[in-house]
Amino acid sequence: MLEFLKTVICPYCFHKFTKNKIMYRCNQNECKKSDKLEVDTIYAEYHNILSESEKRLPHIIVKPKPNREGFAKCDKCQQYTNMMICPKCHSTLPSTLDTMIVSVIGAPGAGKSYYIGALLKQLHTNINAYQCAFKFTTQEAAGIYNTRFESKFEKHTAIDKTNPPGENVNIVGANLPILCDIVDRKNNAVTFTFFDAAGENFNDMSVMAYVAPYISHSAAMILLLDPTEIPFVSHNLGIENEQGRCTYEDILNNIADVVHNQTLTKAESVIDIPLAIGFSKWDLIENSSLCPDGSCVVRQSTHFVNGFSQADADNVSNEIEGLLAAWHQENFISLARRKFKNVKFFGFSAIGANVENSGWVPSITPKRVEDPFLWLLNKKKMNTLIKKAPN
Ligand SMILES: Nc1nc2c(ncn2[C@@H]2O[C@H](COP(=O)(O)OP(=O)(O)OP(=O)(O)O)[C@@H](O)[C@H]2O)c(=O)[nH]1
Ligand SMILES: [Mg+2]
Ligand SMILES: [Zn+2]
Ligand SMILES: [Zn+2]
Repeated sequence: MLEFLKTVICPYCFHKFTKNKIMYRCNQNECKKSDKLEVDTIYAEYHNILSESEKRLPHIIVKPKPNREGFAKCDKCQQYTNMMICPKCHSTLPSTLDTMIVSVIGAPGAGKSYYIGALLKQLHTNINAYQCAFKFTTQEAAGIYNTRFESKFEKHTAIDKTNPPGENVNIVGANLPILCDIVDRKNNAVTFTFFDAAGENFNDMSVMAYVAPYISHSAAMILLLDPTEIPFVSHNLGIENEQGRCTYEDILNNIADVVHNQTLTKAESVIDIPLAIGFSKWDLIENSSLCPDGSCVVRQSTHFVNGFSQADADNVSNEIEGLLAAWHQENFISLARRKFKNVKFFGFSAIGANVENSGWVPSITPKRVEDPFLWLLNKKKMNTLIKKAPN
């Protein structure tokens, strides 16, 4: 395909465009002088910037003619810049242009925020087992990770409920995605974008429309479900459930509808974006009579020790599928398999224990949070990043 017609997905606003639509921002000193900055209302809106001074940024080259090295001439200062920006939201694009959206979706309170925080922490600490390095793509991403997750984990304070978008608020801007790069030994980098959406987005089709580009352009999806929402489980654990919440089936149907609408595919066609269905808060199951003898889910996974183990992923998925059936969730299992070509079940604990009534969050000791992500990388055949366990 002609290079300029290749498509790129913006990791911030999730819009897809051809490479020749990419704009540039000048990154040369002359255009960075404070009296030369220009108000960028589009960037400010997407990044939720309210301060007038922070809305002022260097000049944008709207119709750049980049050279082979990827530099374009600034039509204001005549210097060359290599800072590519998204034509839709004006965010800086990663230099690799190789972005993988892993969407994390689930109902309110399913455990998405803790999951993303714990997963990033695990990847940061352990991805070197794959001879890969982990880094946040931008300073902004590192800052967001620290404020949203790391500083809370250190202080043992709770992560706030993620804000649902207010009226006319740009949902992505109100809750910026976190971008990180995984770089292999040969210096091949892939940028991953994690968007920690508010759960409310998934049970209302009109709000769902906001997250539609994010979901439909995903390379892979992680659907998080709270097992204590299952009546059989909540009854057994003595947990009271809120009535009238949307069911697991509703969430799956909403997601499938959005993908079909966005990709103009028939409602009955099977979606081939791999779907990892992850049951959160598994520590609650582990510490209850619901946990089967000899359970493999409660053992730490070995994917960071011996490389990705398909056998372990299969064992976990089979055990959970069996439990779901015993907990009267057969309809959900068959719906998932009807709508999606590649489905795998996972169980994990992000915190490792319950948050105390006082609000004290115990030290984060995640179990199996990495499994769905590593399975998805393996499914996407990212062989340069994923090392397999010997059979
Ligand atoms: N026992 C246990 N509880 C957890 C775990 N992870 C999350 N929780 C509990 O679940 C609650 C919700 O978790 P969040 O990560 O904030 O859920 P969310 O899906 O981001 O929720 P919204 O932002 O409202 O959509 C937390 O306040 C915790 O009390 C876990 O690993 N184990
Ligand atoms: Mg949240
Ligand atoms: Zn964008
Ligand atoms: Zn310039």
